[in-house]
Amino acid sequence: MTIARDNLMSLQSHILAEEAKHPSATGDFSWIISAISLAGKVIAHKVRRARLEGVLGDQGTINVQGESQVRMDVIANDIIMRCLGSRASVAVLASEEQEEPTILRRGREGGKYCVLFDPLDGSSTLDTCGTVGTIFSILRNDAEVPDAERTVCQPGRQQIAAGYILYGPSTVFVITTGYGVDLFELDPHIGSFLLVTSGVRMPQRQKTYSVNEANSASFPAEYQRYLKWAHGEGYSSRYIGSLVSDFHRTLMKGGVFMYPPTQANPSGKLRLLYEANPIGFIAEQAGGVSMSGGVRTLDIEPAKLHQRVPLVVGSVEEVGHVLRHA
Ligand code: P6P
Repeated sequence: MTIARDNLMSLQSHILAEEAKHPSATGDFSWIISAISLAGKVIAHKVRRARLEGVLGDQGTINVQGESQVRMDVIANDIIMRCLGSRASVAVLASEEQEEPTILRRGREGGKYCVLFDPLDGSSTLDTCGTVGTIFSILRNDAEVPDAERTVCQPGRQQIAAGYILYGPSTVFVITTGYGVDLFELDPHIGSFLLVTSGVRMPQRQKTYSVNEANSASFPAEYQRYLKWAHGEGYSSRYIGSLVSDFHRTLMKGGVFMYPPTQANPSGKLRLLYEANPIGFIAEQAGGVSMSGGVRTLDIEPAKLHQRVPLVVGSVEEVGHVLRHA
């Protein structure tokens, strides 16, 4: 891990430098990252002003997940659609907030990539000033596949990039393109994401687990055996209730985050394509592990866009402790 202090490297210049390493690159991919970066800056501004602009609280609608939408979910979704929709290299957009994928360009019209996203993960914590985030996953578009949902239902190992933007005390942009994990921070004075850490590595061990223990009575037995063991080993418990926040702590400090199957969500609550897969890709690229139902998250063959999976993600040794209680 290198802490970038002397060089002033923006996300834009970093992506262009990475692109220059691939002679066949056309710049299409860089345009997508640029659009996500723009959306992140706009959403960060909106999140900070949400209370002043009176856009906190419920939208009064239920999304495809059966969850009540908060107004900022819809605002963030619209911002991302407007930023990405104008980029010629995007074929299909798929959002947690929309039942069907949005087809922008298909077949010969171009559009090399599909972008999947959770526009504002953890948004229910916004009205208590919690940290929230945008999670994204980028896949290649298969122009020959006629059905948009089938196009985006690719296993996580096929992601060409993934990341998240965390809207907290500062706005942090974490991304991997398959060559390690890089962390940028928004300098609001110049409106640019600046490289802070190149090659983020997740600590191999940390005696911290992150799970909603209120559901533990309905966890499968192996999770209950693990928790009993961890209590005896003096582990700490940390749980914010926002995947992107709980995972970012795990990435930076180590530990393990899990959302097991529960009575309310027998297949787990988190969505495979735009939550578990991008988080799992980041975890693996930082030297961690991501498992779902005993198999590697990124190897799961998706059947549906909004498919849910259980998730155990974090430090190699900490995920190992969970798995050996199976
Ligand atoms: P629970 C937020 O609604 C979310 O989708 C994830 O960000 C978070 O990890 C999870 O749900 C929290 O769920 O059941 O513990 O409130």
